[in-house]
Amino acid sequence: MARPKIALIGAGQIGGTLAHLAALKELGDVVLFDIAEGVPQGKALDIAESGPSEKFDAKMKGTNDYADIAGADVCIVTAGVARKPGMSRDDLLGINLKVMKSVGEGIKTHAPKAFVICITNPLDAMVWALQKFSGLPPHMVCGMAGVLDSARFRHFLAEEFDVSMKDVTAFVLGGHGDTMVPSVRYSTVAGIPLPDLIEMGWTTKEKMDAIVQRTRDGGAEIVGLLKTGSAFYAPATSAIEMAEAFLKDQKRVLPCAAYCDGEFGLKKTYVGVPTVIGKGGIERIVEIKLTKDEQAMFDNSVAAVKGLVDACKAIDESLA
Ligand code: A3D
Repeated sequence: MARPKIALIGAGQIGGTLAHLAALKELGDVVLFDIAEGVPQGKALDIAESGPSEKFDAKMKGTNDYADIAGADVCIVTAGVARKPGMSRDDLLGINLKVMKSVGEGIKTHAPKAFVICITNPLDAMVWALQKFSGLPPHMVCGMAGVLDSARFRHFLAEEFDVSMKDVTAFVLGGHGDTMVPSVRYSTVAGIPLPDLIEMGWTTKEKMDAIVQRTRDGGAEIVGLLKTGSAFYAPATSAIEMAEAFLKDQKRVLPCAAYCDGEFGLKKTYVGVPTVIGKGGIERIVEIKLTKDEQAMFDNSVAAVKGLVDACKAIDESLA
């Protein structure tokens, strides 16, 4: 049986880490694509040369030609630019929108059956654009953000309670940005919800509020420390978790930017919601009941995403 084929569009910090993780986990053969000549080829060769020590046989190929992603089962998209000093959000939106157009067309032509995971920012708007330009079914195109945001939340909670990260579950809803909604009520330690842990005296509401805010600011905290780029280890790990759920039909329940049409009262909108990922892509959206407060925060987040998508539509029309 042929090994699955994993195409990584963008061979920067996250792309290279994705290739390394996919190889270590033997998820399939990897094609690293980038417009920068030599970078994907160099990274692919470097990772392939770690195979004898790590004992993996996955094939690594670096390329500047979309034809090489032909028939990919999974495409993970990190192509684009990150915000630099002096650049407005709209500047970034315009540049990355054009990148999503070329990536979407490349996927449409060469890998139309793939499960596509977008990581490029601004996430919720870029996944919308990628689905539009690729024309792939919405349940096969999603965005990675919730797995990362909830992993950050889980890490902070495990530190606060001094328990294993394995026993902490956490829930994050909404868009990937300042308006994301980390849910205290649905986050647990071994099934015990956080509000119960506050009552049990394990922590305080003030400490939980601070952790929620740190989760919202999780990306900025890393940017502030690195100074020359944004997070890449945990973002890559999160996307690999989603790719593995698809390739192994694991039916994982993972939060991600998914296409809602009816769910949560939304119409044709990409936003962060809990989903089930299996061989059918986004197989189900888990429509949890929100409290009044949570609904208000979620609505605020959806409005922020809608603003970005509307800006994309305006830029796209002006370019047409
Ligand atoms: P970086 O190391 O700059 O890699 C981006 C790569 O994209 C570079 O190698 C570029 O050459 C390449 N590229 C640019 N234009 C194209 C194109 N048209 N076609 C193919 N490749 C192209 O960035 P990174 O890997 O650190 O981050 C990638 C993206 O992920 C950025 O947009 C980040 O903002 C975003 N990001 C998202 C999260 C989320 O949680 C959603 C977290 C961290 C980073």
